[in-house]
Amino acid sequence: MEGQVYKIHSDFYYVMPENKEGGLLECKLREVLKKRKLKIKVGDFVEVKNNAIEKLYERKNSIPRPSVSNLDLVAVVSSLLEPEIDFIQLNRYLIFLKYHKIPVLLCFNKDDLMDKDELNKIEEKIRKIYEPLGYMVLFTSALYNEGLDEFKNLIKGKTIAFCGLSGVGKSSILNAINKEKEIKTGSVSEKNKRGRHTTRHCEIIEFDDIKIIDTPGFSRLAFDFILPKDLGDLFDEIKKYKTECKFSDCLHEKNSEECNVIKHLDKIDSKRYESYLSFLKEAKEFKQKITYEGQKEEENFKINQDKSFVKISSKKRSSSRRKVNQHIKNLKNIKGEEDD
Ligand SMILES: Nc1nc2c(ncn2[C@@H]2O[C@H](COP(=O)(O)OP(=O)(O)OP(=O)(O)O)[C@@H](O)[C@H]2O)c(=O)[nH]1
Ligand SMILES: [Mg+2]
Ligand SMILES: [Zn+2]
Repeated sequence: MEGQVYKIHSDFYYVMPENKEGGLLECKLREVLKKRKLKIKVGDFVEVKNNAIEKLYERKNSIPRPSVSNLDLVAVVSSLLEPEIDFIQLNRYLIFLKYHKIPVLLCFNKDDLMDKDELNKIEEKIRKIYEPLGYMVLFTSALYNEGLDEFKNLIKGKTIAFCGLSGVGKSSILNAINKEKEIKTGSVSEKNKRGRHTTRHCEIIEFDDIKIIDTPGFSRLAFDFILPKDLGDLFDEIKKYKTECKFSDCLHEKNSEECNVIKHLDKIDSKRYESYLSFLKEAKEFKQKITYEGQKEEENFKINQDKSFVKISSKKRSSSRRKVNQHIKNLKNIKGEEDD
């Protein structure tokens, strides 16, 4: 029988059969799959026999943290106030999701906390930045049920997840569009105007032809999975100009020579460019780390060779180089795909 994993608790997997008959089925993982170190995620489509998962079907997409798969859309939620929008963090989510090829709906919540004039101003600013980049933008108030019909229409028939800082109102939106099942919401602490991370596990909640994966949030999104030269491709507005940069290894920093991106900085939102530079720094640190680890491995190889007083043949040398490259590749794969 084919089904989808709706939730996971320690060694138990709760699978919804394709025809939904009988509801969630409590399953174990077959030993052979365990031995292959296969990690099953919420969202995975699996084959089940005698209450054991036998096979994992190919994933459409998959992210490491939260550990979920097969998403049609992620609703990236910010709140206009309490907490205020953190644009760099917002861009961090967007670039991360772009890397994983997952479509995004941008949702700005707690509209009720702003007066009309203020709201119009910020709405105009936000639309001007994100709509040309191809993002759907929506303004909502979970408290006053504003914008939520449209939200529901946009996610109909889809499997979605919420992402956004604690306290922005993800669970509140979910409760407002799904009156049947109440999810715990946290009160925003008075001290720092932030929430308290009420959601602990990933779980698919299904209602009205919508599947929502409630998650504890997207944490630790450092750019330690991408090389500096590839980062620009994830920013559409940088990608657009970078082909005309004089040097093909240009990183589009302020001091870059004859950089076409810098030439067009007035066309790029300053917070987006600032985000790029900040992620670039992380990507550079990542590159340095894997280069260092690769070199260390090569050195160790040489030392061991010297100890045995054998002259290293060029064949062996190149095999060592290959090992270094493989090491870098492995590190990249681990970091980018299955870092959980
Ligand atoms: N004024 C106002 N308050 C809201 C709105 N949406 C949510 N809140 C409040 O914001 C607080 C946090 O909301 P949650 O829904 O728990 O936030 P969350 O994003 O799920 O937070 P975590 O689960 O911690 O990640 C709660 O006190 C909500 O009542 C809104 O549209 N307007
Ligand atoms: Mg929540
Ligand atoms: Zn450049």
